[in-house]
Amino acid sequence: MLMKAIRWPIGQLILLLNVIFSPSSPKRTADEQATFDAKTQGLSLYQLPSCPFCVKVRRAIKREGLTIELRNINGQNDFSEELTREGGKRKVPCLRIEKQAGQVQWLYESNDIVSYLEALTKPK
Ligand SMILES: N[C@@H](CCC(=O)N[C@@H](CS)C(=O)NCC(=O)O)C(=O)O
Repeated sequence: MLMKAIRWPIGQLILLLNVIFSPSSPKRTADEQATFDAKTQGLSLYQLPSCPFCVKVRRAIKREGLTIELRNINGQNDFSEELTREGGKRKVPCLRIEKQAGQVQWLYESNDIVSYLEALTKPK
């Protein structure tokens, strides 16, 4: 109970600071954006709104101008159960990567997720 009472205001502060110091997204033409959207089509981020590690990943998504579906594991949905069953543990953030052949990879650890996303936008 006490931990929850402490966690809540800290979570709200994180959300507020994140809004105030929000990174800007790169300016792209619709065609350029479509190229990036094609690369992120199979990606979804299992996350919680005020988790600091999730905020870090969401900021990277915005900074890189990527379109990725956010799946809140505390909402009225099956995302929490899906993450635990298929990913292996209920820990966020976790990036679900669905490859073209249909195989699915579950990538945990915010630093690894950010590196993966940054690599997507680097020219080959
Ligand atoms: N080292 C991890 C830490 C992630 C983490 O601790 N996430 C918390 C929420 S803020 C969590 O899911 N905790 C549940 C658990 O560890 O089982 C990262 O950078 O992604």
